[in-house]
Order: sequence, then C-alpha cells, then structure tokens
Amino acid sequence: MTVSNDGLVNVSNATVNLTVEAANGATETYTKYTGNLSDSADAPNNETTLTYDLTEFAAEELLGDLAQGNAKVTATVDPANDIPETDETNNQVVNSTRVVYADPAVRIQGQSTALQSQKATFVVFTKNNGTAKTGEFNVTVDYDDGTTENITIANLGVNQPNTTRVTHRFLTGGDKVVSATVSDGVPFDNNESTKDVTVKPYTLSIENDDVSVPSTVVNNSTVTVLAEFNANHPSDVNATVSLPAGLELAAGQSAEKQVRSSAKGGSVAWKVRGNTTADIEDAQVDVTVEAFGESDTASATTNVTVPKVRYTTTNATTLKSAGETQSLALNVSNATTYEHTLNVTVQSGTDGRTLQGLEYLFSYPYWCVEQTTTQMMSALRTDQYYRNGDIPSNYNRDRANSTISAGISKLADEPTPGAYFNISQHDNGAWSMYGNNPRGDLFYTIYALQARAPSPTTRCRATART
Ligand SMILES: [Ca+2]
Ligand SMILES: [Ca+2]
Ligand SMILES: [Ca+2]
Repeated sequence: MTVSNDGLVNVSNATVNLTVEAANGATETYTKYTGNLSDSADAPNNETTLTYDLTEFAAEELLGDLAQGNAKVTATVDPANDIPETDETNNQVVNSTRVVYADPAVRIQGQSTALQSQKATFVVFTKNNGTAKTGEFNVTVDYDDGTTENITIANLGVNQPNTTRVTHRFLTGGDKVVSATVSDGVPFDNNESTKDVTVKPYTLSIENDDVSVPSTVVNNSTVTVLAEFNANHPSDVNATVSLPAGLELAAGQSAEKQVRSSAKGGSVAWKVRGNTTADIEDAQVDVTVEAFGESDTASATTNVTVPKVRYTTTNATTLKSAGETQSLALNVSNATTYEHTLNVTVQSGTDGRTLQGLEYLFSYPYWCVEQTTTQMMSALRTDQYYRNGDIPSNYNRDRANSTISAGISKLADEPTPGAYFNISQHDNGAWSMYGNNPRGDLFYTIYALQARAPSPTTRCRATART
C-alpha cells in the first residue's frame, strides 16, 4: 500500500489501517504507521509503501471453501482523524485480492510385509492441491526403524502430481508405521500419510520327508522328483536338484529352476530318468532351495534297477566209474549278460542226492511249526550223517547249527525273535500251525516234539513240556 502526503507540511507517523474481510464476514485489521512523510514538494520523500502480511488471516479464513472469492481489503489513513487535512475524502481506498496458496499433499503406499535386511519398495505420491505453485519442497519418510529419508520434490504446479519410488532395507523387525510428511507453511491437511508394514526375517526350509521320489526307478523309465519347501514370504525361489550316478534329468529338464513361493512355501518337480547298466541301491537325490541368501537342502533315496531277464539252462549226466569222462552241452542264450554264473554240482550216488536235498531244506522258507521243524530236522539229520563219517572239508557246519538254533528258538516257549508269528509252545504244552490255536494241534505237536525230544540221532537235548 502506498501512502503519500499531498499537502504542504510534513506528516509525522500517520496511522494506516488495513482491514481485510473474508467471504464469511470475518475481518481483521492491521495497523501500521507511515513514519515521517515530507511535504509534497520533496518528492519522493512524501510517500511510503507499507506491506501487510495477510498469511495468517488467509490461512484461517480464506482457504478451503472460502478461497473461491476475493478478499475485500480496505485501507484507511488517519482513521481517527488526528490530522487536519485539506482533503479528508481521499483517505480510504477499497480493493480486493485473490488469495492463492500452495498445498502439497502426500500419500505413501507399498508392501504390507517386508523382509528384514531385504529391499522394500514404497511409492510416495505428492500433489499440489493448492492454487499456487509449491516451489521446491521436501517429503520426509520415516521408516520407524530409526531411519528417515528426505525426498526433494521439484516445483509442482496447480494440481500437478508427482510419483517418487523409494526403497529401504529395514534394520529391525516388527510392526512398523512408515510415514511420509510434508511441511506446509500453513496447517493444511494431507500433510502426512502412513503405511503399516510388518517386517520379519526371511525363513526358508525343506525337510527330507518333503522330497519324494519313487522307491524304485526302473532303468530307462521316467519318474518325478517332487519337493515341497516352507517359506514365510512370497518370492521367487531357486530350486536345484542334484542327481546321483544312474539318474539323469529327462529331456528338456534343467537342474535349476526358479519357482514361485507363496507366503507359506511352494513346490517344485523334476522329471528324471534311470540311466545305468547296473543296479544302484540308495541313490541319493538332493534338492536345494535358495532365496534371499537363505538356503536349505533335503534328500531322498531310491533304488535304480535294471530290468532282468534270467536265462538259465541246465544239463546233467551220470558217471559210473573212476576215470570216466562225459561231455555236457549247455544251450547258450544269444543275449548280452551283466551277471552270469556257472554252477557245477556233483552228487555222489543216492546219499549225495539226499544230502543235497536235505541241505536245501536248511533254508526252507516260511514260518509255521511244520516248516520250522522241517528245516531243523533236515539240519540235524545232515549234521548227524557227517558226524558219523568223515566230515568233508567244505561242509559248512555253522550253517547247520544256525538252522538248528533258529528252530529251537522258534519252537521254544518264548516269543519268536524276529518272526512275525509267534509259533512257540502253548501253555498246555502243545503247538499249533502258526501259534494261533491255544488248544494245539496233534500233528504239529508231535512233529515239534520229535525235533526237540532226546534222541540218539539228534544232539538236541531240549525237553518238551508235556
Ligand atoms: Ca484527517
Ligand atoms: Ca486526505
Ligand atoms: Ca497440504
């Protein structure tokens, strides 16, 4: 506002009021003084310019909905008429001023969960909601872990938006409130925005039980290795399978895969193929998963088997006297063999054939009282035969004893070690087929007693309960 002295004498410190009136009727009057003004002959010392700062009033009364119109400004010099003037009619002037303002608004968005020490991304949106340019201003992002970051936003025009992406590695875990704030010159709203973030350490694990491969892989067949892993954050996970000799990846498969993990984990599978020339037992398949520097490995085993077709051919002849020779022809199969054996068995007369038959019964299979007794009796008879004569150097007496010992144990009045069925003697002294009939069966009882009874032909001295 310019106040001038048009008179012929100096003016000392005239009062100048400026009243601003908002659209809502609110008014505020500011008072200033001119200081000394020379007379009009001493231009330009006869005038002064006064400046009034209406910001505070504007902030309270002229903004928001009320900012639409102009503010009425009335300037009055010498309002109390302290100064006699030649013209008292030119002491007041009315004008209006348009109130404009800058109003940066801020909003922050981003992930709701983040991994400690891993990069988290947030987006800071700013916009000028005001009616004047903002000038350059700062947004302060507080990550709630002791770290703040200042983002400088260039001058935003009216309604102009800005999007700024920020990344942060949280130093600590826990529930965080990430805030973005701008400082307005006046208390406008939209000056702060927050985003709740749960920060946690990343975990990734895989268990042996969660790696599966069929227990047997037939050579040249393709099977699936399936692995499931646990994680606590959605991400890409690198999964690698390591195959033992005898297994290879099926065509088109790669050992390392990138798979998507949910917030709980994921699964990965490979097609693998048996490729071996010999059986492999307990071939170990390892699966390793890795993400965010965390890794874990688990294993499963399988047996790789080569399908077998067994070719056998037998022939026999009889030699009747010392020095006699005979030729035997074997039909050889036209096949590539991986294992082959030639067994030559010489049986000396009726005794030899009988002994060989009895020795076969040493390992007569299955478990009932009759089968057990038959094994045991065969071993007893065979052993007795050799003990009555010359024991040949290649007779395996331990094998006979082992069968006899197992028979005694199985028929004993005690749980059968290692056997599925308990075929031992019942409380009434009898035996039954599989130990399943407490009353006993006559045949099994007689047979078992024969094996266990004192006899000149056996060296088994165990006595049966009768
Ligand atoms: Ca006056
Ligand atoms: Ca005047
Ligand atoms: Ca604002």
